[in-house]
Amino acid sequence: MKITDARVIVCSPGRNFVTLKLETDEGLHGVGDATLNGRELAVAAYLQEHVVPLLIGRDARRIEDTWQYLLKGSYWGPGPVTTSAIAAVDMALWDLKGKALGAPVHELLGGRSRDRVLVYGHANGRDVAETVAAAERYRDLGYRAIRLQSGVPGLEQAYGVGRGELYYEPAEPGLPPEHGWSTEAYLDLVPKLFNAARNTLGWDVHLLHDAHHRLTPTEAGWLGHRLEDYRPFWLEDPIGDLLQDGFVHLRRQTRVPVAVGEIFNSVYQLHRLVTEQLVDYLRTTVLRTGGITPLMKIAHLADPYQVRLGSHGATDLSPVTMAAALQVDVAVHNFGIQEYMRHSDQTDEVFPHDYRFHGGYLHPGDSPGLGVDIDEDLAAKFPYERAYLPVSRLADGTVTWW
Ligand code: EZ4
Ligand code: CO
Repeated sequence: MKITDARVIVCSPGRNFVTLKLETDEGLHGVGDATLNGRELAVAAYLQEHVVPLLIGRDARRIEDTWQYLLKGSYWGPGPVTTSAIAAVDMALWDLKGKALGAPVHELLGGRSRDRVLVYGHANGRDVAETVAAAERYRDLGYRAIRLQSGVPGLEQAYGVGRGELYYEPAEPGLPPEHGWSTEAYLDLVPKLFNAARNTLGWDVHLLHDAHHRLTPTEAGWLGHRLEDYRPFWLEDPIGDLLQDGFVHLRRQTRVPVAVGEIFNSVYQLHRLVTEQLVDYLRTTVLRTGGITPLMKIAHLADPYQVRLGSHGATDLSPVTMAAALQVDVAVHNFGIQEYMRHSDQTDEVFPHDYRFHGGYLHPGDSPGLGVDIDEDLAAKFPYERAYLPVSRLADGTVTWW
């Protein structure tokens, strides 16, 4: 099976997505997601200018070889642009492999370890009361796990507080908006949020929270300690996740379960966190880390250390990534939870997919390959629109993590 054509499709059905579509001499096609929020065109150019010429004429059956060829062959090693591009190729090759063999990809990864995939949704609001009310709506929709993010008193905007019910989209068209940030106001708020949520929702639902890299290990230890008694499922990105030493410090101060790694793009950024059991869940996705091929290796490394997958699944990862992630989630033994932010109806129309939400779980479906496609004609009606993630500043004007 030879690759005969490779198209890079950039579209914006509500937000920007970069998609790779491979065609073969056997008449089959495969799709992969290469979206890097706020830096989309860098990956599109990397694919178009530097990867597509290497794909035409290649044997589409050789997934591992192609992955190694693209990573080692680039010489410069992994980085967010490179691995997002390679991930799209890898996903498309797994899609093709499944279609060629008439099997859903999870059958090729060892078959199902579970019947369905536990997901968490995003409840948010301008204050504690609104956030808890949103969480109640998620619970009524059947969610068994809910992430809580609330507006912070004194700050006009806060990470995780979105536009619209059941939909959160942080990127803004145009140049980056600037948000204010106060660690003190935030640390005062979050324990109150968890207290109110447990009082209203009870204990029969998992609660999660994302600190989005903004705390020092000492601050995160203080927060984690205060959240312990509310039995959070996890505290995500309590500190900058690139500094592995920080997690040693954090572990000494709190027993709160820790999730990290949505920005990781290789096993080298997480191996110590896993082998020293410094974290509990890996957010590393099929897209950011370079595809299904490397994510399976990461999952297998983590399994004996009792570290589980808790994959990133924000709206900036297209339905192609969600479909691919679910193939891994249902197959690997050490799966924990999958983030699930619903895409807009427009996005779902451009990317028809098999997976379905029901009763708090996602069900990946059983069609051959990944179970997702792109409607290229419809995609062409939604051209790219420049958009950036926000930038944050402290009260004195210092830039900080958003
Ligand atoms: O901010 O994917 O846990 N989820 C997250 C996301 C990220 C976005 C950035 O593009 O942290 O909402
Ligand atoms: Co996050």
